[in-house]
Amino acid sequence: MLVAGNWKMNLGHADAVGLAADVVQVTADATDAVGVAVCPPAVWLDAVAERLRDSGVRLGAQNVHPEESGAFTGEVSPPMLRDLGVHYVIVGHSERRQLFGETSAFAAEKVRSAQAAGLVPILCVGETLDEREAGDAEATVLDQLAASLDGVEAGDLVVAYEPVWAIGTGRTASPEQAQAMHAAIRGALADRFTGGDGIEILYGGSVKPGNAAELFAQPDLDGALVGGASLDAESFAAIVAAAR
Ligand code: G2H
Repeated sequence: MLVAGNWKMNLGHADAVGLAADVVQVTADATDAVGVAVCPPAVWLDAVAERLRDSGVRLGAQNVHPEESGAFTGEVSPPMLRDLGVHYVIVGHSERRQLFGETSAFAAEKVRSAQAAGLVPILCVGETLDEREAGDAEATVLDQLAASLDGVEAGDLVVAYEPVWAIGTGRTASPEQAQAMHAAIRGALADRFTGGDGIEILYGGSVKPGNAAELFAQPDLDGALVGGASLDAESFAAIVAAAR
């Protein structure tokens, strides 16, 4: 099981460092049994890395550019993240797709170059409410998954299923809805990669202490990508505890 906190574009320096220290403390008893990671804004990666040193909490980035270096103003490369001690990187989050026009083809480039640099991509896929109501949720998600893995060889990978309609809205997929999609994703990964059925599949979208346990009870849920609730150390710790 893996529980990763996506802090998104929140927290100043002092609050980010303070939250990292709190997360280390409140999850200390759990990190032998559950993978725990936090993904702060890029500008705080270095400071948070310092707070996570010698703890069981891993560092994640929220985004990456596929090129190693060059004229890409404002971007951060995979080797740069590695230099900072980053382990995971979120790729293809729906906010990147919807707000910044990122395509699945671009996500696939990021997955490939992140893996080549020794990072573990957390590849996000998910359908909109319109797609779900039209009965196209599974086809949409599996198409997105295939396109976002174009040219990707077997390698370290985590997939996060995040239905767009559940992100930051307080609406969560029911455990049954989540399980059905996770099972479909697991089947696609098993078809795509040797040993692909062992790839961790996280659920994301308004995960909270109150709904984590019933989600984690589903056989194909291997953890969570947590946004809002990861900004509070106690809430995050409760979600981590539910994953034990
Ligand atoms: C989905 C999730 C974290 P939240 O984006 O990636 O955020 O838990 O706030 O819905």
